[in-house]
Amino acid sequence: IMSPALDTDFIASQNAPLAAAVQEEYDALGRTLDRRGIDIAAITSAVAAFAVASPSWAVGSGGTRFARFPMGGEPRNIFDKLEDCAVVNRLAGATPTVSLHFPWDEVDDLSGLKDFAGTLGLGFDAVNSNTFQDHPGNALHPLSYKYGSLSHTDPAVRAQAVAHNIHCAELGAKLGAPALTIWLGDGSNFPGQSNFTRAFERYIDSVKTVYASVPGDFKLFLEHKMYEPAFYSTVIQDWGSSLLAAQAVGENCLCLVDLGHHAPNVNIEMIVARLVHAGKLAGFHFNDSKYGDDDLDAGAIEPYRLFLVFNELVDAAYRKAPGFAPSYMLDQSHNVTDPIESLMTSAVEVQRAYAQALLVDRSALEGFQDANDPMMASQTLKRAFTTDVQPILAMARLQKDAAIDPVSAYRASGYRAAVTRIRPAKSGGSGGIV
Ligand code: AOS
Ligand code: ZN
Ligand code: ZN
Repeated sequence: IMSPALDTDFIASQNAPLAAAVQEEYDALGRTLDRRGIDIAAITSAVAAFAVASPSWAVGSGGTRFARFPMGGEPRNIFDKLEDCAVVNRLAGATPTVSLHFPWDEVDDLSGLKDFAGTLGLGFDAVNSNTFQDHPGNALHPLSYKYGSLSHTDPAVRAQAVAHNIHCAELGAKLGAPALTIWLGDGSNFPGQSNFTRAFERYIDSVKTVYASVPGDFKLFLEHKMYEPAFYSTVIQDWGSSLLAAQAVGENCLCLVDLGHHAPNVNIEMIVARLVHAGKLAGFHFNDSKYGDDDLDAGAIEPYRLFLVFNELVDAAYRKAPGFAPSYMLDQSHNVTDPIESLMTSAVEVQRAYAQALLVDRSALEGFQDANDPMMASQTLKRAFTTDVQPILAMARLQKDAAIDPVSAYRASGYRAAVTRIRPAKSGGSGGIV
């Protein structure tokens, strides 16, 4: 589709009336930061270089197990999904890669898919396998995953899940993706249903088999999740299990942190620090939540927590933690918003947390920590968090010809109405849980 949302002149016309105010606010913030010894241009270029991947599965309307309310113009296939992701990237300027999901996004012509993404200015981040549901009619998945996949009691189901993961890694490698993320529904609903130890050992054996077949420096990311779909126990339920498994499997097997996959009140930023220490932080699935794996837009509920996660990441980079190179991805479900608007907004919020974390006076913080001054240490973080970095984010977008105000530009482009005319409506049904 040729949409104004992808057109440089259209975006420039949207930016024109806003540019003078952005410059004024940017200059004022520049003077404020200068007084704090911070060079705004350096922060702006770091923010401009920061990227987070879009999830291919998030551009359609999400849903719950109760219902899904479809919207107009939902993507029909991976090509439509990539077009939507291109709009997100073009307007917000922060999502140059997409995370694919197999078999949902599987096509025969991989090089055609890669070329198509390339023409849209998109590449690929970690790909995802799917053994958390059955794939009726798919010859590669004749057996059911009802009672698990990589940890299943039946070796034939384990072999099928292993083969699928190897296949996904091969597809990913051909597309230039750096890693395969493995998230499973494996677990149990009743005490006694599953032997914790034997299931974990079967899981590790299976992942080792996948690992032995993945190409070169391709990485495996293990994604833990406390519960859901299993409601009593989950095989990889926390970062401890994830780390034990990753350590047993090998150097290129790392632990992925999805912000929605933890027990309530858990200190996620501290988990991040521990995984950095172990050299095992794969990266993130960013989203936000109030209760569980809500998959709300990043920064929508707890922006301070997002900032504290980035504070650990910026600290790791500042300390030059060995091998520190996390992958940043969004993983959200958009049930009541236009997914393109939510993804753009989320990418901006992740960038905002990064920009705020860059403003932390690290040597002052270290001094307060060493001097056991909790008040000043906490104020050092708060000072960075409460700085309005909006002019930096807007300027970073303006400099790369993205939209100063992505959501307004998107609405003015008429993209949703245009794709609604082209793409037939999809039925409702239940949305599945991501
Ligand atoms: C599930 O809860 C996980 O967050 C997965 O990362 C992801 O949402 C899924 O693979 C997409 O269906
Ligand atoms: Zn996730
Ligand atoms: Zn999730």
